[in-house]
Amino acid sequence: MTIRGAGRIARAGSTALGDMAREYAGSDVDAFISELALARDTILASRPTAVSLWNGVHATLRGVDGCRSVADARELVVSNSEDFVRRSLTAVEEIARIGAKRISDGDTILTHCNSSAALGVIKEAHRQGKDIRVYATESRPWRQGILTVNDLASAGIDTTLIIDSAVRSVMKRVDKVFVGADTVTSHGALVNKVGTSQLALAAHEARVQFYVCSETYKFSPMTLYGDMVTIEERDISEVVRPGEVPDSVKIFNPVFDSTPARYIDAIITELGMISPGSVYDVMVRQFGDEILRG
Ligand code: RI2
Repeated sequence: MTIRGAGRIARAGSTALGDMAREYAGSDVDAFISELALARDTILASRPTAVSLWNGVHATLRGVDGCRSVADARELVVSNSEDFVRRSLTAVEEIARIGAKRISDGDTILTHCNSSAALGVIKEAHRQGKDIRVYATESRPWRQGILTVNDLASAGIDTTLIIDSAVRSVMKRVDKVFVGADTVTSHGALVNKVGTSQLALAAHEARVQFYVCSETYKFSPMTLYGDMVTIEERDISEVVRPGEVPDSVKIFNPVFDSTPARYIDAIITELGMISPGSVYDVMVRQFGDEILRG
């Protein structure tokens, strides 16, 4: 939890492998490749839900198995890592440019948790001179909403913090919802911070547009083959203090939830705005046959 946000997590995983390659002092290429594989598995185990990490790590190690010397492998991993990080940062900027066009002067926006992609869109609309107001959820238990309201307020945006259970009652004042993504499945469902699906339901009920801001490396190739997205569960200490409830009370602390495609108006990617039904086509274009088969 030191590094938060699916994009930042992916860039951190990729950068770690790049740094490891840069600093590797051995001369046996097979040993180097084995150590990289071990590092890959350790990094992936750290956050099971965000596929951005999986895609970032695999993009960084792509082609390394074919390298015949440590120097070649090092050069490839370092360059793959730099390329991934650059593409990731550019994607956030592109999403901001595209998404900001969907925000009109006078709009009231609702966002959830702390997504750099969604905040990029909102801040770009404000930078363009649009008069907007933003409601941001607290996002228990880690309260990443505090990061969000600090970011928005320092950009000079009219910002209101609400508790998560106020979402439905606030929705009647909202014009558009913008959220980020941890993973988007092949059938266009969104896996994002727990509570996102409640925003989507309330938005649907109130006929408020619901936009997902997602770089395409948050699209999950594994879901194409029927794999479920693992929803990370975290420690009960995030929810209750020691002794606050009897030991007989079970605590369930899922960190993410899934929003079905039918509640999503559009997914804003660096390639443009797409419908949830287009995710498969974009995946094929982005990842190609090789990774989709793998
Ligand atoms: P960006 C965060 O979760 C939130 O769920 C957010 O919507 C999502 O990542 C995407 O964030 P976590 O991975 O990549 O920090 O847009 O637990 O910053």
